Amino acid sequence: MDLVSTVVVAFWAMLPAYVPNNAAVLLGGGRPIDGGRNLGERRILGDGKTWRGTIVGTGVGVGLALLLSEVATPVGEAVNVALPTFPLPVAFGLAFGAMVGDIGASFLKRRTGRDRGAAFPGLDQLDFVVGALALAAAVDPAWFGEWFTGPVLAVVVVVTPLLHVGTNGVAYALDLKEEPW
Ligand code: CTP
Ligand code: MG
Ligand code: K
Repeated sequence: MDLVSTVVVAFWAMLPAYVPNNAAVLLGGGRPIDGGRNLGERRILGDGKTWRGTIVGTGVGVGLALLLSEVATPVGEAVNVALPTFPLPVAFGLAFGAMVGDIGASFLKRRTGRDRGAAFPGLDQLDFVVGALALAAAVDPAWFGEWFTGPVLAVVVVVTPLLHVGTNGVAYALDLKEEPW
């Protein structure tokens, strides 16, 4: 596969993992998952990880994956690249895995003395990628191996932080997010 095709496949395959966090920013809030409880001196997760954000984010990601599956063939023909469809377990794995990765990062941030909203460069940009890929690989190793080849994974690791910084910067500028990371 040439580089452009590799980038297109990487972006397409990761879209169901990219949108959940943004959907949570737009539509989240309400009751925190940790119920306000502490572990030691600090919150288990903090007020930034809510039930609504997690459920709605996962739902939006799964919905997008199913929509992409419907149009993978015509879009793939138009751009002359074979694009993946998303079996339901994979759709769920990518979307929910992204949310779990982000929640895991908040757990680590609280354990390392960082308050809600504090930056943790590197972790902030890749937490959801690790969660999404791990859960997708766990639910359907064959699908994962077919689409997430070495070059596709390399593109994901390089491009995701750039996209993350870009979308969060826009969300901050539009006053949708409290910090630009
Ligand atoms: N959000 C949510 N539920 C989630 C993830 C995010 O409701 N599972 C919403 C919250 O309103 C959160 C916002 O999206 O404040 C931004 O997400 P994020 O930057 O991940 O959270 P922070 O508030 O920065 O908290 P943390 O330091 O724990 O990452
Ligand atoms: Mg944040
Ligand atoms: K985060």
